[in-house]
Amino acid sequence: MLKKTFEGFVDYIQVLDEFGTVDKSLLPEDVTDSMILEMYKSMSKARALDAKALSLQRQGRIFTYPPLLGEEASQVGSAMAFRRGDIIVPNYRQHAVFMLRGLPLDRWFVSLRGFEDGAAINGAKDTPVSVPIGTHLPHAVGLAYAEKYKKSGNVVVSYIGDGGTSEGDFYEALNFAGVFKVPLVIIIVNNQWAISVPRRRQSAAQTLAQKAFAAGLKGVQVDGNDVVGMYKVVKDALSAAANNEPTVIECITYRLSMHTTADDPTKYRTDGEVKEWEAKEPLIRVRRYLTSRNLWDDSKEKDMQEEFKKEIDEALAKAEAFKPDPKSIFEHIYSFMPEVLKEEQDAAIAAGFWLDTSSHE
Ligand SMILES: Cc1ncc(C[n+]2csc(CCOP(=O)(O)OP(=O)(O)O)c2C)c(N)n1
Ligand SMILES: [Mg+2]
Repeated sequence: MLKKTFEGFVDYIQVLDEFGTVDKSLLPEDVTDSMILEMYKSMSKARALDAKALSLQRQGRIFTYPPLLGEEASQVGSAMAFRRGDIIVPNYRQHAVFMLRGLPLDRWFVSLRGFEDGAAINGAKDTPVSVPIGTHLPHAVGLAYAEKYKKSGNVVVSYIGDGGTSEGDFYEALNFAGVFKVPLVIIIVNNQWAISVPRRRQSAAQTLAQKAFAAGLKGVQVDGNDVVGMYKVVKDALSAAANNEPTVIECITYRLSMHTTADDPTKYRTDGEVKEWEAKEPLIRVRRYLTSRNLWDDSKEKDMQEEFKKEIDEALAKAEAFKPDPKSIFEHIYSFMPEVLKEEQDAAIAAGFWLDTSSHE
């Protein structure tokens, strides 16, 4: 006997193509022109912030920075679909997600300056930046299990890179999500590179979305440079997750900048490849669409950029004036402070250890 026991397929979804044309058959009902305008403004703001952060790092005013250039749509499109109670478990590149979740800009700069005080978003249970690749996914799936247990209706959404999908933690999280049917959405940001490792060397799987199938989850691909497509796919996945059907979304995008400010991509990729992806970047197509609808022009663009500059400069001044409370290095580890840590904190205060900063310079 010979029979097929499994056959899978991965849908690829694009709503707004690179020429600014909308596929009306896929356009979600709630996506109006004014919402697309909002998406454009948010993506533009994220890009302005990104450029500022890069220049601050070069001046030594913030630490190592992972730019989001080229990935604005995957972040803004997904974040606009989230509901307040959903829990976001990011890695290290989701700056625009933080912004849309309500992190004030000055707090964001505080976090880039190395202070945890800038990590918390009021009213959201989202977790902070996570740099170890993949280790946040078991946390995400555990949080999702807890939300299911509490019958909260909230969904957990986590982001991981193409490189991260090769980690054991990734497969373990998917496996748990499938067996326990938790309200989880995993967004694979396939930006074609894991530092210097290209997508083709990362995995022989034809798509990264199909990795979901082995764990019994749904897997779907979306044009990650299409903000409307991202919104649609994430919104659909959130509805499914709320019914305890987890989804893995692979968004196809491109990291146009360096991996982090510690990286030099000219060492491992060609200008030609970057140019090809620049033509497909997320903002141009939305501007084309909005211009064709008479909703955008050069003067509006100029005004918007000037507003961003003012807002960013004010936030930065506030962040640079921020003085951390050194006691805070003892906080944020436990929900209540264990006695032994309290003793250490008291001893440190008594010794005035932070009053003498000369030894730390
Ligand atoms: C467990 C672990 N291994 C290695 C690293 C070093 N490292 C930092 S980012 C990165 C590449 C990640 O690539 P990808 O998952 O594609 O995400 P991207 O940065 O492209 O968004 C690596 C290997 C790390 N942070 N954690
Ligand atoms: Mg990557």
